[in-house]
Amino acid sequence: MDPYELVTRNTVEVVTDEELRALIDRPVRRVYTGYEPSGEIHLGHMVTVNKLMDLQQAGFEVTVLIADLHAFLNRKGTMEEIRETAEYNRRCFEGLGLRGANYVLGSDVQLTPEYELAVLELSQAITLNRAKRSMDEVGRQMDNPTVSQMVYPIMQMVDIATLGVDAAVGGIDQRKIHMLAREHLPSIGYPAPVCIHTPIINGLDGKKMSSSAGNVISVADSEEDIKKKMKKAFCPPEVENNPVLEILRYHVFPRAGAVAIRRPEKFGGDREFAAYEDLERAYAAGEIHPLDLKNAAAAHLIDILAPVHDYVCSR
Ligand code: TYR
Repeated sequence: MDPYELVTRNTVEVVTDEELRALIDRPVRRVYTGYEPSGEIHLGHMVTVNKLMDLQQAGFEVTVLIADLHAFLNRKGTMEEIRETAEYNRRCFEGLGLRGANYVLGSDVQLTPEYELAVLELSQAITLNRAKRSMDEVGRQMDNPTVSQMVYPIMQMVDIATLGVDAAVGGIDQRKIHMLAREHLPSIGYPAPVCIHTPIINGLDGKKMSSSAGNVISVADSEEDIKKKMKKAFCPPEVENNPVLEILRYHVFPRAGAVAIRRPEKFGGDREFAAYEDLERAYAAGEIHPLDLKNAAAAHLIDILAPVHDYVCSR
């Protein structure tokens, strides 16, 4: 696939398209995503993991920042708890196929005098109001934000300069932080990064995804768990807000390339789809039963996650 197609597929936005095209033409191109360490690496994280794999294939050098200090600033636990999760997450990402990436633990690069000075310099230029709004979709309990949560976006901006990347990948929830970075990094002598935003996909019940709500599939789930969860998944006859179609679109097609719907002859027989759009069209036209769609998604997810499960559990 053409590098531009590969980089932009399944994204909601690229800022800016022109800059991305120019970047793709450069001999060396570097991109990163940061993740707060999380007890479960699930389908939500995997949307950006898949995007990083696309970028790797398009010739980008990929850095994965395991943002332990950010999780701390966002009140996700003690530093000790967070560090433990960080190590586990790294194995999950590798298991998912992100090998050969440069893994960086945030606190390893964020506690230098240069880094701190850059944070302080930017903090002088950014209003509390902007900092707070940038955290709307990222911060925990933003009805009662702490000072640490105002430091958070500024550090995220300095990460881009410190890691020396040309582009940042994130869910669309990172948009406001990225826009701040584009606006302000040039004032500390760093060029505005290209920003590549992926969609935020819904949980299996069609509602906001959250580990605590139990509406996610994670890399720790067994084959049985996946089957059980997929059976219960919300799968309306239409295309909008359909988590099963989202799984096929963002997780199955990019990895499997094609999807087969297996059915007994009396239910129409097997059908093979080479592109997500074709499958979506057939489903919207009522040619595929939700149960068959779920079964196909489940079988593929099991294939995708089984090696990760083994990799993560075998160490
Ligand atoms: N803000 C990201 C999240 O919501 C985590 C992150 C932290 C990303 C630091 C990049 C970064 O430099 O999970």
